[in-house]
Amino acid sequence: MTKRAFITGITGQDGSYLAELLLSKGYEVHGLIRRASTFNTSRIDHLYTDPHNEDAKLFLHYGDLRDGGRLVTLLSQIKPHEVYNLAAQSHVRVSFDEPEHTADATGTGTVRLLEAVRMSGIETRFYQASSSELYGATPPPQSESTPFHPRSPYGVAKMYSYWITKNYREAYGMFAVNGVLFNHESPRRGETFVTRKITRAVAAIKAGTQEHLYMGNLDAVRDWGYAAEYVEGMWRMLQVDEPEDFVLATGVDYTVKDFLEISFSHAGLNWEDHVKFDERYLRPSEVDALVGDPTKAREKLGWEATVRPDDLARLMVDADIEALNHPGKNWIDTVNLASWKK
Ligand code: NDP
Ligand code: GDR
Repeated sequence: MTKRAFITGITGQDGSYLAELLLSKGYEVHGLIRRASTFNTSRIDHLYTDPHNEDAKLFLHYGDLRDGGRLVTLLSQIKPHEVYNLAAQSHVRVSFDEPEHTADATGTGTVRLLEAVRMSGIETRFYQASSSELYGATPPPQSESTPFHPRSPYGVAKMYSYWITKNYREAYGMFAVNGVLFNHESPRRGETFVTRKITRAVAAIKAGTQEHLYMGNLDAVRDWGYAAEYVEGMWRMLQVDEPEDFVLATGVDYTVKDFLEISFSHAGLNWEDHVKFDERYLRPSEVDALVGDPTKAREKLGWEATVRPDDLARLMVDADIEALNHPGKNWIDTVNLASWKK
């Protein structure tokens, strides 16, 4: 029997890697995409085939997490075996500018999808993209038993989603789980998150088309893993017998300054010659340090991150230099892990 998966947020970084993974496992993949005046599917274009083809496995459907009726219709029609809720307004700094919108998409959107599962009467397994931002002000190391103290409208919206997912598990016996994922990055990372902002700037500075890079808090500590590995962990959370929540992380801590240093020096540059401070990139309340303890995932899922943050920085710098040098090339399929590991 062909398994069917439904992915919200399929056009995002994680959605594209997850779609790739599930297609490689023989799944039929259905993705929710938002109607926009321009195409927003560049991360999944390489996976798409004409749906009229008999062997088509990827199907895209217009919809929005803010439109509950549409979610009921889609789930009733598709009847997926697995639902992955990856859609969100996912930018922490932006959530301070758009708190209400973030609450709606990143918070209430989750209960709309959970209700759609219930209303459509389907038997399915549900994955919620929870975040290390839940821990916020609670110091590291953070694990499944660490108390939450979110520090942004994004973190608070994700907190609602975390608990409503747990509540549907307890109240209705749904197989609904939270993956509490620490930061994970890749050449497909959105351009305004700190890692990709840095690696794109390194490529542009190296090419001579940019001189300065404006940044906020360089002392923040993060646990950066490689997104392509994290989607495997998401999938594994839905394959176990009992629904449980899991942390996915590398357990390795680097500061933003460290990431700058590694990225610039990999291209033969000195970051201090180029980086300037701009207070607009500070957050009204910052999360100082997130470093995960992935023991439970290792023991119960057999999942482990193998790409360290320094490997990741080099991998992303090379991909951005490659993309700048070959603008027409599909860099999406060029990731070769072995060459970045030192
Ligand atoms: P991205 O920002 O790359 O992708 C977000 C996705 O959500 C996009 O496909 C976007 O569509 C979609 N989306 C946004 N709003 C809506 C809406 N109202 N209705 C439907 N779709 C919507 O995020 P990532 O791939 O990095 O992250 C995936 C999930 O994991 C997110 O929920 C994020 O908060 C969470 N997470 C991410 C971590 C990370 O380090 N990457 C760590 C922990 C959690 P469009 O392309 O149209 O904008
Ligand atoms: P984060 O990621 O807030 O951890 O959320 P981001 O890359 O935006 O910031 C990481 C840290 O870098 C500091 N920083 C800057 N950040 C950005 N974006 N731009 C800058 O110029 C800059 N200068 C310094 C930030 O202050 C912060 O401390 C990500 C998202 O993917 C969330 O969706 C996810 O839930 C969490 O990771 C885990």
